[in-house]
Amino acid sequence: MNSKLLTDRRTKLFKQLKTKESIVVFAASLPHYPRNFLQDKNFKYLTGLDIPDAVLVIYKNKQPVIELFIERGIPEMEVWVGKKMTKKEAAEASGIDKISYLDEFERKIGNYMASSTKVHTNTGYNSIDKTFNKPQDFINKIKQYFPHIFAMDMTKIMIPLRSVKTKWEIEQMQKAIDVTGEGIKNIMKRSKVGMMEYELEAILQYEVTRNGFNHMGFKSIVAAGKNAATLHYEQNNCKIGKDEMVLLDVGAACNGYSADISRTFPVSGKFTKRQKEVYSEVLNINKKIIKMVKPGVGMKELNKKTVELIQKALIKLKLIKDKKDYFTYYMHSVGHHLGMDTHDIGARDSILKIGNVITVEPGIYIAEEGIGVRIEDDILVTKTGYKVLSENIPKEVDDLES
Ligand SMILES: [Mn+2]
Repeated sequence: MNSKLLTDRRTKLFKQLKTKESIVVFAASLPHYPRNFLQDKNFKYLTGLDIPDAVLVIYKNKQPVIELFIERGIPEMEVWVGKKMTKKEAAEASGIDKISYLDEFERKIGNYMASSTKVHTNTGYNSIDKTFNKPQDFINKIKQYFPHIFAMDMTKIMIPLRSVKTKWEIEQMQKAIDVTGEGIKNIMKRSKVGMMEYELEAILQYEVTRNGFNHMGFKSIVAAGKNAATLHYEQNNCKIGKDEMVLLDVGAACNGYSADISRTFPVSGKFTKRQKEVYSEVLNINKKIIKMVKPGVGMKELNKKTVELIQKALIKLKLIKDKKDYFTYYMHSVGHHLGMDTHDIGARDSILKIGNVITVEPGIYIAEEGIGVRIEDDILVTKTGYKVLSENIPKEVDDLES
């Protein structure tokens, strides 16, 4: 990634700050086990770096001050954990000139905080049953020394930046979607009655690893038959029965950007009459809602229209008589923002803007018939309307049966 892109992001963020406001962003820490490191998304967005425990400080006074604190390498440890990133490497990769070691953080942060009136940090969304995270410990300490400081979570200030994707970001998302699509097509080709759900998951994982992506955007859902009626089914450990459909809800991540695709297909290659009826209704709704996407349309409008269409479909399928009973068979919203987080920042009641990427994912779930259908595409909002980034992944009845 070009450090110029990172500098642009920080400049945009800086413009939103008032004088004497600061931002302190903590990188994630290394987990003890398993050792797959996932960087904090805001830290990654603003620095591009995948190093643990670093801290980014942005302080607005007359001149912008941006300082990055990184771990100091310990020569005796190198044989175990490898070399730490040097100041020079961190500066080159991030485009940040002022780099210090973490052991200087406590001394230096006092200066920034003493003259700040407000500080934004990446505390994230918290609940009372969670232990304090690093940013919260930081806030608690800062408040003891500088009680005048108003502290808040930085999500709000990041929404205007992260929810509007740049060309580079859209390219990363397209790559994630394309590789996910290859995996889905291979699954459709190779799946047979009697296989285990995790065997299908492995086909996708192979495609993802083979392309050099080191993780998925989220845990894959591979749900056969009645399992598809459990929205967050993640066990993926059942045998696929005759005449069952398989619901896949999957997404690889490319440079930290996630795809989020759902497809439902008959494992035998042929829908039963009932499956085809249900599937066709969901497909129809998926297409109608996608056509509504354009700048100025609210996520709320998409949801409202989806519910209307679902109600009609459920009556036609003889599942309900009264419109208001639709909730038994459709219980989620039709989409969300997509980006570094699978459910990306950007409110569920937001008005669409050029550069937003959202999902459109209607579904019908009939537990008593062992049928669950969801069809989810990833949509870029463009000047004239929309572009379906996942258009090459088959969803037509004929394509799925061939
Ligand atoms: Mn989704």
